[in-house]
Amino acid sequence: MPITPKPTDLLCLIDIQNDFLPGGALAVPGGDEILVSAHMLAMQFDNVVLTQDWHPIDHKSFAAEHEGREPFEVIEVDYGQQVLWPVHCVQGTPGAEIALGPSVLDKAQAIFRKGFRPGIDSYSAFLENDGTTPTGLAGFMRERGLTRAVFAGLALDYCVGFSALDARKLGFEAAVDLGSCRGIADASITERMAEMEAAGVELISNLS
Ligand code: VGL
Ligand code: ZN
Repeated sequence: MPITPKPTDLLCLIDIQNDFLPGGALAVPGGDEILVSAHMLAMQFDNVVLTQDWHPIDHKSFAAEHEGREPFEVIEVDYGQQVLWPVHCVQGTPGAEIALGPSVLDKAQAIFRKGFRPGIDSYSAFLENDGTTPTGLAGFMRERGLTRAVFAGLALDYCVGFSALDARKLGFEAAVDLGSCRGIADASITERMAEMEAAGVELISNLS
């Protein structure tokens, strides 16, 4: 079902950064296909924020930090399972730059950076992967009287999906514009879509 943007909506454009686009360090297949619709979405909403994956060079989510491990292997850490990623979105590098034009960057009311604590990964725009460390986005929404978060961006099965799930956990309405998202892997996309559906996330296919 299409939805109509409301003044109490917040559009959250998730991790639209060079490293997640084709040619990037952690390229999401078809990631570049969402750029036009992300720009169109940003023009339709009164309130827009961006997130930016923002890792130190020695971040513990990088396979390179774990002797003998390869990217995409899964290990156990104190907060649960952790996928080991290629080195990506390192603070201050071109790969970490937001791949959106000035029309969106100028409109954005805030940029929430995440994943900057060396020992903990952060997929969700609200909470890091320990499930308790906040980014400040929930407070931003509450203080501003924003009741629904609408998500688009990369990657559907990780940062977009976990953001939408946390939005529901924190008491917000949540919607994902699927046409403006791409995911990393089929299995995790299927898993996250089922979780989102069960959590009452509105899955929209043609908002823009
Ligand atoms: C992401 C894996 C690692 C994402 C970020 O933005 O979905 N995925 N870091
Ligand atoms: Zn990351």
